[in-house]
Amino acid sequence: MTSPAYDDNNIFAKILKGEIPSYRVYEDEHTVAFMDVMPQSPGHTLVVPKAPSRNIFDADPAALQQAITVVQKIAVAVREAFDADGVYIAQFNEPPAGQTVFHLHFHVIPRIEGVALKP
Ligand code: DGP
Repeated sequence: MTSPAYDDNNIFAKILKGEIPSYRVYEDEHTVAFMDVMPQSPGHTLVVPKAPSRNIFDADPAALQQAITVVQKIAVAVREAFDADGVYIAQFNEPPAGQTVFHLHFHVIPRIEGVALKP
């Protein structure tokens, strides 16, 4: 089983190139983080490696390591900023698993006790 090739017309590639606006909350040499436009809870943030990869299957291990370090930073930051009781981390690969934007990304989603996620 192989995945389709990376296509740089995806929306996150355009955000990374600055062609589409985003609310960026973090950026370093390898990774950016910006707010999700369809948040499942207040503070829902996306962590996106700059390196072009479709998802986990074609990701560069070094880019993954850099990204997960940023995921941790963002999880700590959103827990504090949104007074969250927990933080849900999600990452989807290919459409049957729920992926809709085909540039590797991690969801960092603050959770409040007793408050359901938006669908
Ligand atoms: P998924 O591929 O299912 O892991 O999720 C893609 C996420 O990207 C989804 O939560 C909505 C978000 N999203 C889609 N288009 C845009 C956009 O133009 N800007 C931002 N900031 N987020 C987007």
